[in-house]
Amino acid sequence: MKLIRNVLCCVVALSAMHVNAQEKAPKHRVLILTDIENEPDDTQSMIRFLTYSNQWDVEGLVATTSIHQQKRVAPEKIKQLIEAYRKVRTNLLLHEKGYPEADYLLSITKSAYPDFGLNAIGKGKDSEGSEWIIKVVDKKDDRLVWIPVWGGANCLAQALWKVKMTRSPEDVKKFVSKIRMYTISDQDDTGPWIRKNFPDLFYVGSPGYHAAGAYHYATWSGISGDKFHGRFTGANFEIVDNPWLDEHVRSHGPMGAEYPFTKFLMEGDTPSFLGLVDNGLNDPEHPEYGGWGGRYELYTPRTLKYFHEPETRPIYTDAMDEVKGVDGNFHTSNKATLWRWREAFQHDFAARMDWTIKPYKEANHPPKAVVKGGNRVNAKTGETVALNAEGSQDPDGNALSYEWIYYPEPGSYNIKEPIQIKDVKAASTSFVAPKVEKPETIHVILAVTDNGIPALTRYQRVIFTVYP
Ligand SMILES: [Ca+2]
Ligand SMILES: [Ca+2]
Repeated sequence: MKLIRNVLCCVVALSAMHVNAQEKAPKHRVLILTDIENEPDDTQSMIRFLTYSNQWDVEGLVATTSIHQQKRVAPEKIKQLIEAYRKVRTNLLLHEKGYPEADYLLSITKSAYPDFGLNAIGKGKDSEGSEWIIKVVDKKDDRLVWIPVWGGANCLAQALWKVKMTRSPEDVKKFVSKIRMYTISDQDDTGPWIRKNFPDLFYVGSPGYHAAGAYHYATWSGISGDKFHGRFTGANFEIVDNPWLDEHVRSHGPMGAEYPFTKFLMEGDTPSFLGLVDNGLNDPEHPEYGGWGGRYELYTPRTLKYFHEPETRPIYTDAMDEVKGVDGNFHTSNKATLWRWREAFQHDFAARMDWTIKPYKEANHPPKAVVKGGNRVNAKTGETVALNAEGSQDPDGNALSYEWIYYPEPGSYNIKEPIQIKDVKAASTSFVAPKVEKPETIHVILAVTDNGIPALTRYQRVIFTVYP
């Protein structure tokens, strides 16, 4: 897939059509598990999710339990939000194509077994939710199924249990290989169970739920921090606080009216799907590359601080970035891998909330970032390498500004000697490929931001391989 995308990008650049490669990517299939109604933040996340529902093939919205809501599930809340979406869908379609019908979304809203964790696993514990997961994964469709888990994971665990009990090892392997799972920590005891029993399952998350510290440490908390933590991490807290949400979200029509006041954190579950937004930066098959949902490397979790379980299988989990905060200081943390993009993803959501109520001309739409020469480039030590984004454009005719971000952490190149990009704010610039002993990779992110209101950003990632 990557190869196809790169080839497309080169073809596009060469033919000077200025079409963004990201438009050619097929939609991701997405199935959400949510312990909605345990506290307000799942509702917040579901509203954001629905404003992006044209980006994906949404294949399931399953109401589940969690440690916070152990004996009931609340599909009625999902349905209530879909009814609000129904009222604004026509308006959303003025801005982008592909928003699904409200009735379709209702038809894929399902309930998990209403009991906590492993109590809901085993014979007689199938639910319409677990059966639906099996059906979706089994569908004759070669694309992967992305499963963001906003609460407990036991509905998915039951689906996996049933498949394991009724199919050959080979078929189980095939089933598991189609799933891409991201959990917002362990909100029941089936996260560890899944990791242990399905060691091949592609798994992203910050595990652990016993200690409150596990939540504070988790990458996903970088989405918004809480009042206390948010102000001391270097992240901009103002744009995730209630007054900002009043102005840009809650005041906006039927969807905004459903967006609740934040009780603990704004949208703690949103990082599970932010990395699936088609923005030119995200590459969900590579959690180690980093994106709007944070950055995750393949580690054995017990090597990290708050993980109490003696696990040996690796999962994609918390990785560190060094990022300059709004306080002017540099911060090295896993949460920074997420909050470094906060302004961009908040503005993007604000624009989509505008789309729910405004005509096209009164709202902003994201620019198209285009990089000449494709997303994979080979270079030789000492060579001057061109960076050219002049083909970028904006559908509203907004003026564009450019930033070339050297992103050392995902690359293999020694980060102690950063590459020197001649003019990081120019549409066209260059850098000199550094001295290397063996082939090394260097990630450079092009961020193109328009001057609309709110200002919107799109990206292209260029991975350079530098040869000695
Ligand atoms: Ca939740
Ligand atoms: Ca624009």
